[in-house]
Amino acid sequence: AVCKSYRERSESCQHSLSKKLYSIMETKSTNLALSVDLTKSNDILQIVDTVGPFVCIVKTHVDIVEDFSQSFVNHLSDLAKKHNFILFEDRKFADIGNTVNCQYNNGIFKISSWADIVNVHPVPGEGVIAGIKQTGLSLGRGCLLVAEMSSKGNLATGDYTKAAVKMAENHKDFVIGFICQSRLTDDPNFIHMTPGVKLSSGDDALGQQYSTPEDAVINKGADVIIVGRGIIQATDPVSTAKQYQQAGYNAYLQTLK
Ligand code: UP6
Repeated sequence: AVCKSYRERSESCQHSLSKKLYSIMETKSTNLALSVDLTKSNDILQIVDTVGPFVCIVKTHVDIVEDFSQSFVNHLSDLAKKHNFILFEDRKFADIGNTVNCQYNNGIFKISSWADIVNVHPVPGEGVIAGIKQTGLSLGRGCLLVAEMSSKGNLATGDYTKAAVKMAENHKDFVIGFICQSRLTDDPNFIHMTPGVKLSSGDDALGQQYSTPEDAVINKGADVIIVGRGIIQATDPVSTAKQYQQAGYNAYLQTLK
């Protein structure tokens, strides 16, 4: 059931954002999400403009940007149109519904005004989804649940992960998938996105655990691989992004066999 082409998946999912994402993945032959974890807006825009042709998603941590401005967001949104990718703010909301709704809409970042996708930790219960959904649904946004994590010793395992899948099923109109390390369901409505990916596996000094693009897609069942430092710290980010794109896409093609 999992081994379907992006075209078939785009047809079998309900949410317009999921359909759009799968159609981008098909058109651009990529399942690569760039995690652009840089602190200066010009550095972010520069790398996104050069790597943009090879990715389906650009993922941000907007709260690490030192010179954040509305102009930065405008430029980022222009690049998303220019290169045809989706914007994912990796905010990992984790509070009561009312608070996450305030955090989503307000403050300096006004995340709901520009991010197509955000993610939430299921730890507070369904209210965390309801809080984001209150504003996000009518804007056509989507949300991912952090059902598993890549870091050593994390607590998002077992019954917690199972409960996350149930929560997603209760909010199919808004939850479009998971941040995860394994295939959690065959329901075509849920996209599986896997961080902790590098061309050579291993760990960093702070508990991150890496698997290769092949391992993530073929063994862990990832639809989308999320790569940060593997690309942004490479000597040549553009040619390295192409390598990740090819590795991820070839692994996808193998799952179709
Ligand atoms: N991320 C993980 N693991 C998770 C969830 N999210 O690494 O379970 C995020 C990190 C970072 C990116 O916040 O932005 O994915 C991974 O970056 P890296 O490739 O440089 O390790």
